[in-house]
Amino acid sequence: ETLEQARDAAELVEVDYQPLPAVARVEDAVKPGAPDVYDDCPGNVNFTLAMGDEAATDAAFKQAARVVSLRLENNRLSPSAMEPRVALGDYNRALDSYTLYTSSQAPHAVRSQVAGFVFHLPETKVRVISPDVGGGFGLKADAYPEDALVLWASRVCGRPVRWVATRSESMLGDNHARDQVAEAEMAFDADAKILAMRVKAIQALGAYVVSAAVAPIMYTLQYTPGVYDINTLHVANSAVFTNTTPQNVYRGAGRPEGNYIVERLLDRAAHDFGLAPDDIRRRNMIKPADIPYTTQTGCTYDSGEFETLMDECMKLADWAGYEARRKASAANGKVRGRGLAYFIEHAGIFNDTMTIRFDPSGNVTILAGTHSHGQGHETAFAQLVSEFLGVPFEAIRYIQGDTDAVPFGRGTYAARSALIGGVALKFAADAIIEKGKLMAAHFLEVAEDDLEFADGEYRVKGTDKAMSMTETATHFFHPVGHPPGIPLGLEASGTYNGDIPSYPNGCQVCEVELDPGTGEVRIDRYTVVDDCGKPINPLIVEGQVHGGLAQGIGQALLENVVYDPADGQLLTGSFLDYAMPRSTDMGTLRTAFHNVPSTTNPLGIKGVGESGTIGAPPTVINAVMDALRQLGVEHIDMPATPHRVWQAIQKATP
Ligand code: MCN
Ligand code: SMO
Repeated sequence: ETLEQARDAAELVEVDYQPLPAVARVEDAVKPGAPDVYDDCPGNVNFTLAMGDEAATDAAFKQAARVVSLRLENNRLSPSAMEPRVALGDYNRALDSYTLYTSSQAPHAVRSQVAGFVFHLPETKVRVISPDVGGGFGLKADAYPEDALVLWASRVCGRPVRWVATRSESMLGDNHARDQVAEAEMAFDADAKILAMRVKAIQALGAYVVSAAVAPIMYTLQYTPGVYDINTLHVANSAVFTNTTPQNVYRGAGRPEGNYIVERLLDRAAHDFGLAPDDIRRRNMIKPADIPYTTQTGCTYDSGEFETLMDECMKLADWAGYEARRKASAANGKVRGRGLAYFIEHAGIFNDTMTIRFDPSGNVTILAGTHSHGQGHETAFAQLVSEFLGVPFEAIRYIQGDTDAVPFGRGTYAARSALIGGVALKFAADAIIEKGKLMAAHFLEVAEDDLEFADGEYRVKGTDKAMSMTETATHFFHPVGHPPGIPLGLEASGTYNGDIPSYPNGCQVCEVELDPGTGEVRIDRYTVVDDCGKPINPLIVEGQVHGGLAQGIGQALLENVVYDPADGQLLTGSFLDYAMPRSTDMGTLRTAFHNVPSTTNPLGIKGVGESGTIGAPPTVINAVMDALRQLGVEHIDMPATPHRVWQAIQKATP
């Protein structure tokens, strides 16, 4: 009856474990003699992805005037949604059907996984309901074992069964992210123009391969060139088994890793060449005239004004006034450092479908294939429909996350919803307008060709005769009096095949103040200029950037999953040991937009949901390194905690 009883009962179960040798750290897992996580995968490398031309890259490195090399750790993270996962199973014996209430970013995918792959049932037997679920961030992109278990338990017990994760359970068992070590090199000519890039990375899979585990491995590689004209490269990333929690997508999924590599290399190169960070980037950035530009890793950037955004960001950051602030910090016994980075992101994957449905009162329901778990789709999508159809914003209701209510959908990840869902809605609205024409023409007693649709009404061309969309829609529900061929009710679906992503990008500048006595790094000012194509809702996109920054700053300064390297015991199993950023850790934010519409979709939209998280880690670490170099420190890995920073200073100071 109670959780306590269940805990007591669980404690009576004695499992006779025989501990086997374990390997927790990705680097240890690829060392000769490391324990094999699976007997049939000796050496623990499950697969390696590589892109580029190895021979040409080697040749280019031989011609280099200067080579910069870094070993970069991308720390393991525990995606921390505000609400941990839940699952409630309700088996209906009379109907022999299952209802699962769960916290998922992709309810239809959960239905396929649970019904199809676990129970081998027709999907019609399972209904998945996943409302707005208190944050997702990639963590909730997939079905988890508990989703199937509560359904099974409900069938066995004959009553609904609920499971709610504690924070520690979530940190122990839910998918983690990042956990990569990269050996990265860049070759330059004497003018600091990039000749070639070489990356050999290893990334932890954990003990199991979960569904999207390949995404970070692949996107790391695709985004190693960043926004720079790099004609020769060879980049490889190996997926490695470790005795840890599985690794999957988390805000950015591979794009943070790829961008980190290129932006840290450029920062180091600027220092070695004695160039300003913006100068070395200017020499190598892809210019508007080169766009569309296809990278050696297979991305075709369709739009972007990278140098302009960098200029605007530097201006907003008061780049010119830095020296005075540095002196003021020094007078206070603090070391000020400044970092700049540019990021590019891959937003929007896969197709999706959206339905617009009128009811007899002329009000509208959106049935969304995408899923909002904090991003505010109920606002943004209603705005779009209101704009497309001219119906009042208040007349629009938004429904998502119920496989019995929404025909089909892929849910939300990869900053896909504004682009894929938005364009699908546009197509659905176009179809509604087309269908409605028939009715409007009938009532206005003209031919369909004599009508035009604008500002929410059908107008007879060249006259002031008009009928509103809302009124037209209500006519579709009359029981009698329609000419043959007119359907009952007005609704339409639109599908967008998002095979071509959007490429949000932006520049970030961070100023930190470092206390050499304690190693504490305090972010003082943080400035961002983003390109999201065309914003649907300016307030939401700004909020998305802020939230994204918090998670990127968290990775750079605080968050780190640590396992005991010897036995694989998790050492950071609560928020006492795993530090999340607070608002006071973020400094004063200045965010702005310089939007360059995407040319590959009819709305000009680029995603925004992951942008802040992708740009922040290199920006912050470049700033920390700028401060640390003044103290003789050559390198620091994330997270740059006070302890680590202090140790690095001690080591560098004889
Ligand atoms: N938007 C807009 N104009 C644009 C682009 C986006 O107004 N040009 C709006 C959209 O309408 C949406 C929001 O900004 O309300 C984010 O849109 P988009 O970039 O398309 O991203 P998604 O809605 O697909 O959200 C997914 C993305 C990802 S992948 C992660 S991880 C993440 C993120 O969003 N998880 C989040 N932001 C989050 N924010 C919250 N609060 N909670 C999460 O779990
Ligand atoms: S990690 Mo975001 O849900 O793609």
